[in-house]
Amino acid sequence: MSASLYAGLDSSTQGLTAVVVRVEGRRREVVWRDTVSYDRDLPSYGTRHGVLAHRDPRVVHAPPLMWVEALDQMMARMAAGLGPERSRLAMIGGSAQQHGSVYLNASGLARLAAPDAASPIAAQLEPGFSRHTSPVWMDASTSEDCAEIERALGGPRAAAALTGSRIYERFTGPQIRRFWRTEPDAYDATARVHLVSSFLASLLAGRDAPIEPGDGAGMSLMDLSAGAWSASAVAATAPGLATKLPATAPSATVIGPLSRYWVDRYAFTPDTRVLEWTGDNPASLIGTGLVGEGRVAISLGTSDTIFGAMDAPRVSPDGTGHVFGSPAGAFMGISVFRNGSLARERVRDMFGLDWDGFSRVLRSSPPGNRGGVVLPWFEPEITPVVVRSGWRHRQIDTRDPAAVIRGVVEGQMLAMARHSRWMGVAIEEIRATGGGSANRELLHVMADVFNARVERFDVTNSAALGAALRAMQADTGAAWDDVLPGFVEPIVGGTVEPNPAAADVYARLALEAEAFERAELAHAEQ
Ligand code: XUL
Repeated sequence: MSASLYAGLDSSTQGLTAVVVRVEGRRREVVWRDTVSYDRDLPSYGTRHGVLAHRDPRVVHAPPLMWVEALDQMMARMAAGLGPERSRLAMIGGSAQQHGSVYLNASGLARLAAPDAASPIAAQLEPGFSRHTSPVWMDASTSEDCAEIERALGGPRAAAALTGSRIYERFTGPQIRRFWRTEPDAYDATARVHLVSSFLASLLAGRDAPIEPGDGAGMSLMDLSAGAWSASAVAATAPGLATKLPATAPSATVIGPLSRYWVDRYAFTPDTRVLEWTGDNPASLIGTGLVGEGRVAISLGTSDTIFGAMDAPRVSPDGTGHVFGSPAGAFMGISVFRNGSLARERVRDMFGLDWDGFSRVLRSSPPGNRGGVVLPWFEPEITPVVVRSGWRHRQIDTRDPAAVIRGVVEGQMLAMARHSRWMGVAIEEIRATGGGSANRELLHVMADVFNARVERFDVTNSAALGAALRAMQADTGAAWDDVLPGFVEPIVGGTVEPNPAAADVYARLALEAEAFERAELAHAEQ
């Protein structure tokens, strides 16, 4: 049996990661991986942590051209890294940060199709944008637009029943509405609004790619159960939008062969096909092996997320969390926390520590933080919605690194436990992924707060791995249970069991943290 290679790319907030897997019968291995960091490798765009500074902290954009250039760099590196083996590359899949949108004018749409392999794709595409910066998932500037769309759809519950979520600031629909309201001429000049995922897939395939319903569910424009645009949500968002959206297409849709640009420029083979891209969270669902209901994963990344597969779209009654589509069919439930790794980094830096020092402080301080609680809302928070940022604390000596660092980590884990109850999953095992999952001390707090066993997975970028496995599945037509073994395996010796005494402490602290959060939210509304 001859070997096949599958590539998965993940365009995340801070960089573009690729994972290439090789499959030869039962022999399976990750053969190549690499990351292009936006701040480090593409400094001319002036991003910090992959986004652009703005005088209004609620506005968070990134340059779409930077994503194009990162893709070009990555494909050059991949061609060199795989060498002659790239002739075996059967399919490329991908995922991207969710909700972010890319706005092309008519020339941009045409330019997608036929870039000239003799010069870099970014320069050829540059005149094709009707909006030069793209709002991303960290943007919280659209409260007014959310309220208007929600009202038109009959309120938050009706909006959630239709689309899977109430209307959130970072979702693509309200972002499009704000663009139409504030820059109507540029909106009129827009021929196509892509998600980051469908935009990058379009570049690989050299044609206008469809939107995958798992990722499309993060737009507030899709009828979740149908996996297709909702006429009422589209009409409630902006005039003329229906013609500016790409088509939606089921998750395993192969868009076509790799475009001539990549074949001619980097000697990839024209037989390599491109799979529709999805969002990073739906891809992570696959990359952590959650193809059936019952377990959850926690990803500790720029955003912290807790998610799991769902057989039916049970939306949360209080509007917390979202239901997206799953690339394995059915659905996924997810709660997203904006103050993830950057909040941890912030308190680490507050005391001039490195990650070892951060872990030491966690190890040497008592679970429960002597009753101290932190709500780590350094930046506007998504879950629960907090637009005016500022961290809140109770019984914390803010000069004490142990109290502050433990307070933030416990505050994050307690919030994830509290705001995932709506999914209705009895959590006995958590699959930890994302960069932060390499830190064992964080996993101890996670295991104790959830009173559940935590398993670590080898490839910290579960989204890129999930994207590669989606490509393998689409190419071979294999059942998911046959795709995962050999790739999605817990690290031997990486299991963290809960400590019953600490779990008791957290069961009590959870009630206090919940009451503190309720009081702070009520205070913020006054
Ligand atoms: C999901 C979300 C984030 C981004 C991060 O709703 O906003 O997890 O997908 O890339």
